[in-house]
Amino acid sequence: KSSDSSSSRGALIVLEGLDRCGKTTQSSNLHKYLEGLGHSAELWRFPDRTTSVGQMISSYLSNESQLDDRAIHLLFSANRWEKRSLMESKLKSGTTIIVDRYSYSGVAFSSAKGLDFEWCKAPEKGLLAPDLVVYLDIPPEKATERGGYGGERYEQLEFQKKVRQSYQALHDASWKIVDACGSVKDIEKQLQEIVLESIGLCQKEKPLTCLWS
Ligand code: DGP
Ligand code: NA
Ligand code: NA
Repeated sequence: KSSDSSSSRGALIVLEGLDRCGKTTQSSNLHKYLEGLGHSAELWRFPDRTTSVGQMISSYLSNESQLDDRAIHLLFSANRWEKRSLMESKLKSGTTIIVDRYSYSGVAFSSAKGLDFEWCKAPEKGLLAPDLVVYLDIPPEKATERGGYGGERYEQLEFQKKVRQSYQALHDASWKIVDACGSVKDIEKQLQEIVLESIGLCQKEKPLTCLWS
């Protein structure tokens, strides 16, 4: 289906949610599904720990370094900015990008620390706006029961409760909320349906826009 789409752009699909909501598994399955259908698709994630900014973020998250709350906020944002032009060219050349976390994580996690909501949004303005945001909704208590929890700085129940409240303040009617407590297969099916619809709209020349104007 994508081989004839050289004139239409790809979709920017963002998955958001608390730590251990299943985003990483689902975004990877979704990527395989789209490629299986013959779409040109890539799987990205933020933070992108492979860049030098990303390495600073990674060392902060694993508690190997300490940083001021505003300084780390701006590094997360810079990590998205350093990938912006590549993201735009990929989308324009017809590749759909599935992103595991984006600016919404930036605002939700930093404002959960008590930073001002609008201050948190400001450095994200001008990044590309997603065509679709899917929120995998899981109660924070449920997430803590999942494997590997607690390994990184933010993976603490009380903090994740605040992050969930921040996401609730941030989301709008365009977000698709998917119950992350269902079976992997069930969630996968719902995602496939939502995402194919979004890709279809982009192929009808829906314009690419920016956050948060
Ligand atoms: P992940 O690699 O998806 O597990 O994300 C690492 C952690 O960093 C996770 O707890 C969510 C958090 N995070 C992701 N993006 C941002 C951001 O832009 N700002 C802040 N403060 N935290 C973020
Ligand atoms: Na995590
Ligand atoms: Na993750």
